Amino acid sequence: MKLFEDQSYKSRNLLPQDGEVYYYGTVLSVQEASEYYERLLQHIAWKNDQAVIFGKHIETKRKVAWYGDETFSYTYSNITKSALPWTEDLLKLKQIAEKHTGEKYNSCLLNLYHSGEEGMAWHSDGEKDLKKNGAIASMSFGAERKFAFKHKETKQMIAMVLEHGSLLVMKGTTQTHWMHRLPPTKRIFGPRINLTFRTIVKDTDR
Ligand SMILES: O=C(O)CCC(=O)C(=O)O
Repeated sequence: MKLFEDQSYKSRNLLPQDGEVYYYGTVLSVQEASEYYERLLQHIAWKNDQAVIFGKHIETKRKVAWYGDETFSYTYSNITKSALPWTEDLLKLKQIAEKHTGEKYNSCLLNLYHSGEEGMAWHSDGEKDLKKNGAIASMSFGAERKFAFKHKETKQMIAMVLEHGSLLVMKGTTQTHWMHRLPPTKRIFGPRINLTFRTIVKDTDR
């Protein structure tokens, strides 16, 4: 089911206040998106994600990878990762995201969800390594999944479906005022890959 029946959502801010989220719909043909999906599945250095929560070491079923312009360090869930050099496909996808969103990115966090039962809990991407109020461009491949935002104070919720080959951007004060999540579901069996292009701030630029 598509959440929006007309196309107007593509040019408007989906958040009612305190941030900006634009959904561009599919920016790749189904065939292009499927070819990228297969190559990302095979050639990315996927690893189970690690986290330290309340002092306990946890390994997720979801797999992740981290690429960038330099060997940037990025810390979240109390684990520090070092970026791998861009692959040809990731550089092409970064260019596509930059062209549509009018922003520049220097790194990409990739997530591989093996089925609908894997998701991501409520969080915001406000880590100190990220540019403050920097844009984050999200590209999705594979199974269509629901993606939701919740305002930190009012608790208002906004949800959308992220299609195969689609692009969404979060910018402005979105990460300060809103959390987002990828809810798990028993109704979706296929895998999904998500790429979030981000801007890491080097220690020397702080
Ligand atoms: O897989 C998704 O669409 C969500 C990814 C996400 O929330 C994140 O990378 O911060």
